[in-house]
Order: sequence, then C-alpha cells, then structure tokens
Amino acid sequence: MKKIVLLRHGESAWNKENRFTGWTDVDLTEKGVAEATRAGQLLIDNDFQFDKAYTSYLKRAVKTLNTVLDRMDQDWIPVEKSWRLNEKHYGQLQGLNKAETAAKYGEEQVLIWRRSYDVAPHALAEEDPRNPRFEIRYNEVPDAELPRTESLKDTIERIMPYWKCVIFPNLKTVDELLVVAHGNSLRGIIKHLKGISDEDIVKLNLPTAVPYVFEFDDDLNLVKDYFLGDPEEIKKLMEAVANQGKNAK
Ligand code: DG2
Repeated sequence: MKKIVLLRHGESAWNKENRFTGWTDVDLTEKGVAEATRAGQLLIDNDFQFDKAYTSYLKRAVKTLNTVLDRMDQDWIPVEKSWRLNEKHYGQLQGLNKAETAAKYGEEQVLIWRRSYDVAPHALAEEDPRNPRFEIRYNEVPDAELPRTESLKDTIERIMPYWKCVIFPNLKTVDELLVVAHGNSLRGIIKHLKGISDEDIVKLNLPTAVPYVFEFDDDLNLVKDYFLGDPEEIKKLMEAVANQGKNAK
C-alpha cells in the first residue's frame, strides 16, 4: 500500500489564545511541541518510514515536522516547503479572538467565516502591514497570486497545482509521504481526496497533531483513510475545535 499522512501542526500560541491565525507566523506552545513528539511516536509505533515530507512556510508547521522527524530519527529525509501549503488566509480576522468575534457578529457568521466553502472574511487593505506582499518570504510569488483573504475554495485553488503536480505524483515512485500543514489547508486536501461535498466539508474539524493516514493502491486509487490514536479522544478533540467559534459568554 502507498500512504500519505496528513498532519495538522501542534498547538500554536494563537490556538491557545483562540485567535484567528491564518498567515500570521506564530510559534508552537510547549504543549504543541509535546503533541508533535507524541505524533512522531505514534508514527514510529505504526512502522512509518517516510520517503519525503512537505510543509508550509509557517513555523508552527515547520517546527512540528522537525519535531516529528526528530522523534522518528528520520531527520535526514528530503523536505520541501511551499507557500501553497500555508493556512487559509483569514483576512481582517487575523489576530481577533474567535469567541469574542462570535459574541460581536454571532456564532452563525463565525461558522460561515471558519467553515463555509466559498465565503471569505473581509480582505486586508493594500497598505495593511499584515499584507503578505510586504514579506520577504513571498518575494517569489507573483503579487496577483498572494491572498489578502481566502475562502476554503480559494485555498484549495492555490494548493491544487502543488498537490497535483508535485506532491501526489511522487507516489508513483515512492511509498510513504508526510504532509504537515494547517487545519484548513488540510481540509482542502481532504475534500479533494475524499470527494467531500461543499456542504459536508463544513462539518470537518481537524485536531492538532493527530496523524491522518490515506492509503492508495498501485493505481493510486484511495482505498481507506483513518486517524492514528484513540477514536473517542479524537472525537472530543474535533468537537473542541468546532466549539472554538462559539460565544463563550
Ligand atoms: C487556524 C484554524 O489555523 O482555525 O488560522 O486560526 O490550523 O494553522 O491553527 P491553524 C487559524 P479555524 O479555521 O479552526 O478557526
């Protein structure tokens, strides 16, 4: 069987503070590092030996990948980073607390911003210092392709050229790939892999640092997919992610 493991990074500083993060480059918390170490251990326990790994340009994903590979003693494998695996750009919401935003605009609106397929939050202004056009790391990216906000649909559209032309075709020649990215960039990939409808994707919430395994036959058809770990615990973690957009008051 050929396998791709998708892994959301461990808890970040802004996950802990329940703030919209998007393209903001925040670090892992101590808990996030511990979660990544645990994910690495689970992957060793399940005999994974990766041929290659991919991650985004954001340090919470990069450091999770490094921590996982270190735990697995597979630090040496080839790693490729791409801005296309970055989180969904959350536009003007970036930095705001999710529960406070729900108190202000309503839980339904926050659910639309977080989980709907084709509604994007308000875009960053051109002169906003958070605009990615000011960041040296994105110099290689044509300005027209750099987001100021994104819906999940937009996120999928920028990931797919990389997924279809770079990551996925590797499976023709190697057996196991690891992709460490973000809640929504991975929801986009999962939507594509499983053919999930625009309506049903709203219900998918990915917990931090739980390996999600996709198995393919030799013709690269998806055969099965499953999370590594205790299903009851994973269910609770998914519910907790969904609840981050609720009004805490
Ligand atoms: C989170 C996802 O991204 O948030 O941008 O706030 O996976 O990088 O922590 P991640 C963010 P939600 O869409 O779950 O609110």
